[in-house]
Amino acid sequence: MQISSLFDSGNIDVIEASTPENIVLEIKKDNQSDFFQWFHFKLNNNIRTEHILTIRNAGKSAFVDGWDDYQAVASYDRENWFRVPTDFDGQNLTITFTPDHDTVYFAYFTPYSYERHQDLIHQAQLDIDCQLQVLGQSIDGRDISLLKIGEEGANKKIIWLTARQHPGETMAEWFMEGFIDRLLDEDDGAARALLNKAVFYLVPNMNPDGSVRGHLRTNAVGANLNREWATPTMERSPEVYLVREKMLETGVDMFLDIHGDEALPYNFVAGCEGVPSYDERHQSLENSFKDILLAITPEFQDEFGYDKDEPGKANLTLGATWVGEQFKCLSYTIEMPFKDNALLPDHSVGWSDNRSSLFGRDVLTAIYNIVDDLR
Ligand code: GEM
Ligand code: ZN
Repeated sequence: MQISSLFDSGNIDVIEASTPENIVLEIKKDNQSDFFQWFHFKLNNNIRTEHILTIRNAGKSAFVDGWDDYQAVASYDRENWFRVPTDFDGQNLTITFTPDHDTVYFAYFTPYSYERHQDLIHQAQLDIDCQLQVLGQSIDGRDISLLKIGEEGANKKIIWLTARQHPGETMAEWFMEGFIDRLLDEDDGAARALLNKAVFYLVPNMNPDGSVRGHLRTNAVGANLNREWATPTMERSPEVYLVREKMLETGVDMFLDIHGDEALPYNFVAGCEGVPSYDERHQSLENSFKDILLAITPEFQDEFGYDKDEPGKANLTLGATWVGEQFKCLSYTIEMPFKDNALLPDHSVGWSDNRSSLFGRDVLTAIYNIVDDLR
């Protein structure tokens, strides 16, 4: 029996792995950071007996309440992922599993590999409506890739989506895959009509280094990109700096920043109620967008979410609030759960890659329904 994590987004430290019933592990911290929660590793050469895998530092992770009612995911083929029996005692996260095949992967959520990211953006560029622009490079030298879909034009709105500032929130890139697939579907009426009304700038992965490194929350040098938007630098947060500069060049009429939440078992949004320029127009746009999305899908809800910011007290280092204030536009953080949508639970898979992708497709419908009101 052997455990490894030396692969794309792998993260685990092996403390003990001599017997199947006593495998002791620890999650590694993000580089130059104290954040940790994302794990991804594989168990090789196993025997078909019950394995007990204990992550002994789970109680010190970034979002400990993320482990309540949480089930880890596993896969034999790296395509099909399923939930496995998982228990948390306040310190140890324990996975109990009897494998059916020689090798099995475990992860915090279904991984979205760098190769799949490359496939996503390069297949998209084959579409006549899509340009693949490289804005520059990350700290480790990976491309920060932007998909421009559609063309600017008189009275056309400028809509930006970014995803995976927090690399362990892989559901964000699954969401983008669904969104992009639909936006480029020439048989899809809403997508075609939307491209007559708007041009899209999409960054499916804001943090390729953190993704490959198996980080939860930071880039290669420990920067939480969603706290870098006020004063990004090429030295510490080139990923944000490059995207922000492009936004200042294009302008923004609507922005969505796609994330995942460790603890809350819901899909929800966090808006701009605390930015200095927030006004009735902005509030009305936010309420319209939420009402539209509530009508489109029961996967979305607006009862549970983050505490609202006090008027004028928003943290403008976050992407959604900095963009909302800078461009006086509809600007939301969209959060999906690592666990499940508690209002519509799927007890076999919980929240999943596929549900994230479908949610991305539904958000496109919501954008189509609000695009005319953005300005
Ligand atoms: C969150 S966004 C937090 C927004 N909070 C409020 N009150 N508007 C972050 O960066 O902390 C996104 C995430 O971590 O997924
Ligand atoms: Zn996040």
